Amino acid sequence: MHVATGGVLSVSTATLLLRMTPWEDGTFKEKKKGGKKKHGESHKVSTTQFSDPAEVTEFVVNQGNGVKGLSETGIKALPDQYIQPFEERLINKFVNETDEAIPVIDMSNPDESKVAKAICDAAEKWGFFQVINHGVSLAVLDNVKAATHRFFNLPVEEKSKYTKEKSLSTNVRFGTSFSPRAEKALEWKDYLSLFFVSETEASQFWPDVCKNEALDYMNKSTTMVRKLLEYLGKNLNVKELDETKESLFMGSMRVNLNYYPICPNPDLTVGVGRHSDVSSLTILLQDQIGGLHVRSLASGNWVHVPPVPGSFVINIGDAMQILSNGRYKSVEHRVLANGSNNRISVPIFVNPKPESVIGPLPEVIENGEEPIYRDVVYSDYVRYFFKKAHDGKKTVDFAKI
Ligand SMILES: O=C(O)CCC(=O)C(=O)O
Repeated sequence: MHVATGGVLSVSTATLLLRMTPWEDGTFKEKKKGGKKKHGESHKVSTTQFSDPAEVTEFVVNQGNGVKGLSETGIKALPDQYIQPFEERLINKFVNETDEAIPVIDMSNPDESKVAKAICDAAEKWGFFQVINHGVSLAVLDNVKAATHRFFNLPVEEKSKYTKEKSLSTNVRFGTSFSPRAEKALEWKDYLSLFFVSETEASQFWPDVCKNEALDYMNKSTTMVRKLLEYLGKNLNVKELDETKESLFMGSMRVNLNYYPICPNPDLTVGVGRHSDVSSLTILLQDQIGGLHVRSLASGNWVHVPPVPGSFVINIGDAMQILSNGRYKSVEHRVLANGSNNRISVPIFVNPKPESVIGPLPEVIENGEEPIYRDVVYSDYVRYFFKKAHDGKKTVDFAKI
């Protein structure tokens, strides 16, 4: 009997309990047991089987069921293609052995200079921090979380209207893993990615069940984003966030709705693999489940980012690392898969405009500091990122001198 790496039966060899075949509409019916299911409840079976890994890929990636669909079949063993190499799995002992924690910063502190300093220090030392009392109401956060669940609870035939092949807009994409065609091992995550072009475009093409909430969430977060960028900019000698700087720091935005379903063997895979973001800043809303881990620059340990109700997790992205000539750090992070709970998160990637040229800011190098990055067109940088699988901090080498 074949045993997969890590001592778990691979899906292709686990005991055949039920054989599932797809309906034409992509849902599933039982072949052997339990008689006929009514349409719509057919995927609520407890055990399933795929005879080979290609069937899993067909079901998850090509038919648009995602890992949520796979998880809901009651699958008992992780399919081979989700088994990560040993060194990529997040072994819990690394996490438990450290008492390091990313800073939690109260933005309502009346001493604004203290807030600004805490944010800039965290951007330099951690590349990550959480903010509380940030001015975005709990209702807006709760609404976008509910909208995320609504979208992922849609039947597969509705969600798959937004796959790369079928979506009516290149700015709206429902997908799974990170880059399934480029990855040796897949990631246990589904997502809906919404690139903002205009209110009109969004209202025409974003899914009805979540568009108002996602737009509201993005719009209501913009004041906080501007404030964070003002603090970070001032510390780099950028006097004000004028039109040019706005376009460079926050000229485009993407909202992602992420869904991490329950995983049969969470220790063997990842929700999201090691990577840094290509954004200038990422604003992340997570639910109460947890699982995000950040690489400590000081120790190299993986540090858990505990959910703090009502907070945002903020991180510096590669574009800001490049603009600040390496002063602010875009740090590796990853997400654990979870064996007992579904998890959602809703990041806003705050980016330069695609056509912007990014390189160390004149304000940073005017005092004679040696630039360590060259100028690159932002869309070239992003294209390079998406062409490959997640690979830690390697993307930024693209812009290294
Ligand atoms: O879900 C999370 O906590 C982080 C997600 C993330 O790193 C990403 O979407 O790039």
